[in-house]
Amino acid sequence: MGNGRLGAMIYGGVQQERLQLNEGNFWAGAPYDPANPAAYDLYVRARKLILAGNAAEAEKLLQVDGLGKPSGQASYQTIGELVLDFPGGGEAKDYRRSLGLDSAVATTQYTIGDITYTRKIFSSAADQVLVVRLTADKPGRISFRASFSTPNKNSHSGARASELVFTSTGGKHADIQGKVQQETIVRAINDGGAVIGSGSTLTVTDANAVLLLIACRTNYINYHDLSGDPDVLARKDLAATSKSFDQLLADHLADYQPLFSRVQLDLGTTPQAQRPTDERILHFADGNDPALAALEFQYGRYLLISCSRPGGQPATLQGLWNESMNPPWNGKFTVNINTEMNYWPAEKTNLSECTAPLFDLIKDVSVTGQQTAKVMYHAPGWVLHHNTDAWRATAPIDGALFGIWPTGGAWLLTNVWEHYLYTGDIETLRTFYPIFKGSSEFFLATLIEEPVHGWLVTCPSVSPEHGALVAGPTMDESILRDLFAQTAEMAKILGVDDEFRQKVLAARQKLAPFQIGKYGQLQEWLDDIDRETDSHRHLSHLYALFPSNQITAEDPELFAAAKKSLLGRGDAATGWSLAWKMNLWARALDGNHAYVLLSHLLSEPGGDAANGSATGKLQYAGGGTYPNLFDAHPPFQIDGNFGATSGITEMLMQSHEGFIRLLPALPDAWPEGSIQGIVARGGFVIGIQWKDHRLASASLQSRNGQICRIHSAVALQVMDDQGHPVQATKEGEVYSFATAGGRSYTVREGT
Ligand code: FUC
Repeated sequence: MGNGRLGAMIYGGVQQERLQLNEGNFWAGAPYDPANPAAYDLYVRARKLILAGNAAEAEKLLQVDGLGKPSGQASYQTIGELVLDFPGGGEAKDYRRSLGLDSAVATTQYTIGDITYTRKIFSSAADQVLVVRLTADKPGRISFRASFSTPNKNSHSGARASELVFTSTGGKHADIQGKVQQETIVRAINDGGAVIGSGSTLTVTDANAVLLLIACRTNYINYHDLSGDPDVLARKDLAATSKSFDQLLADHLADYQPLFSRVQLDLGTTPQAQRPTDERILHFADGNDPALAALEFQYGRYLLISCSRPGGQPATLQGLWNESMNPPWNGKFTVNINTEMNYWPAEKTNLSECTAPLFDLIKDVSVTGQQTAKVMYHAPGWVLHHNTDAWRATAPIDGALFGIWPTGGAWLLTNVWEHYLYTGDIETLRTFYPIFKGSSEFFLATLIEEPVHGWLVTCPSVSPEHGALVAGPTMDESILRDLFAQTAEMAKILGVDDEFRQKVLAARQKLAPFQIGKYGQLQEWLDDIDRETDSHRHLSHLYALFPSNQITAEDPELFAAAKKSLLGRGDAATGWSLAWKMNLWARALDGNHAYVLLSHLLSEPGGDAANGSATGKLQYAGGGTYPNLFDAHPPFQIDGNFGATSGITEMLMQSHEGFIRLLPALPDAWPEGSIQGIVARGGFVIGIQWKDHRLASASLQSRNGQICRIHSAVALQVMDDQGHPVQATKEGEVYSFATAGGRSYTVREGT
């Protein structure tokens, strides 16, 4: 459960219930600036070494002193667990636990003897509390003891009257003492029976029903301000105690459902759908459970709403849900793929609001990143490397081959541009233009001309986590092609900075072009050194095919080269890598291959859950899906969930080429179905119905009155919402028609 800030994993035991609690701002450490002045000279030397073909020497040089200080970032930490112990015993029967995606309410129900017990739990964004209600179908049967358990040594709990209060302080990060403080208050409101708080336990006896309200706040205001008062804030949240459970639930639903219900997907239902989710995952590959794919799609939307709401932190590597003080890869924001993937479904599945925390983070790192740019590169503007944390650290970390990658911030910015394409929101452009400009300025100052062709390249850099330190990996050059184009276009739209605009466009012309290598592959690097088959999980050079739109079917040669590279990566991978491949195969217009990746994703994880560290020593086993539908890197990493939701959308609709493709990568496995409410660039809310693998009809609601363009190999007929035919002009296989804002249109095959 989650309201974007306050999260809980519900274990649903009979003798013991555990609520594993998280608060998005509870991190190790305290504000710090990792910019390391020793790096500058080393970068200058490393550049020369790399261009002279001595990458190994450059790596040695940068391995320690080329990084920030400290050379690792802070961990996102668990609050701990609220444990409810139920006395007595007896065998439970008819046990059932469920999560309503359309309500964001978790229910656990079972019967002992002749009494049926029910627990309902949700995290309310409306009231900023976690709500737990325990009931039984006979009076006076609810008894339990509530207490806290946490791996955090710096913590304290005490109970008094009907309240249990738990305080703790975040752990150390490197030498930096933890300064984030949190306070969790559990208030029990009983109907009948008694509640006694004493020592560190709250004891409930013989109640008819109990409502637990859990408030949790920290002193974290933002990355440089820890002046919040957790006690005052948590007590303010407990104003919710004046509401009844029914009212709390109604307010929660009124907040959640308008977001979730915007999109419906129906891929057909078979008897498999009656089975428990864990069994369905084991059998998805049998091919007779299309509804599980639809469930996976909606689960990703549910997760995004639950872990990314305005005012909170963006989705971490585990969304909001982390049980550890030292989670895999610190549970932070890894921006060489993972954080971006978390937001792939946001705009296209009609959850644009959920991007707000990411956009706030981008604003933050555009400030902290100035220090890194200045101190480590002697450059203007700002830079973010491959990770950041709650303190918005921007320096390279972990090791040269991981951290020395300067285009993380620029990649994040493309999300803002995409937001504009989907929404037409000019205000966001205005706010972010200086940040795009700052990023562009950094690169204008730090790109160098490589000696062979005079191309402008990043150096030192890496193709994320793959291979040696290099100049101008394809991914960097592609990201910068986007950054420069978007910056220039924004300047034009806003009517500012014409001179700067010309400068960026000129630099863009000099970036290294795509190159096709000896196997017909899209080269990952400037030199033709790719292996023909290479199962490395990162697909960085294919950024141009997805999420970017620089390689499309319009350019058959590059399109074929990208597919060749994608084939070379194979179909086995970690969770997020499977999801990326799924999106890529959808963009390659191969629905059956995308479906193969979805089948891998919706299968039992292929290996032991490895414990993460960023040292590269992990054994990467095959990804998959855990019984609760969480994505397995392994271990649990949420990006694969979000990537899957995006991938299913890309199979059914694409809009990155300046026109819409309906059912561009429909797999044989889904002969009929419908989707409603997804969004195309240009601000069109789309519904599609198909039968016998063909479009039956599509509906388009125009939000902003833009011209609508649809690709179709067969003739299309367009009607407005009055049933009148709309004149469409045809150019090649693209049909265009004018739309009016707020109006709907229907599209069918036929003349
Ligand atoms: C990158 C990936 C790993 C993992 C980590 C969080 O370093 O290469 O697979 O996802 O981020």
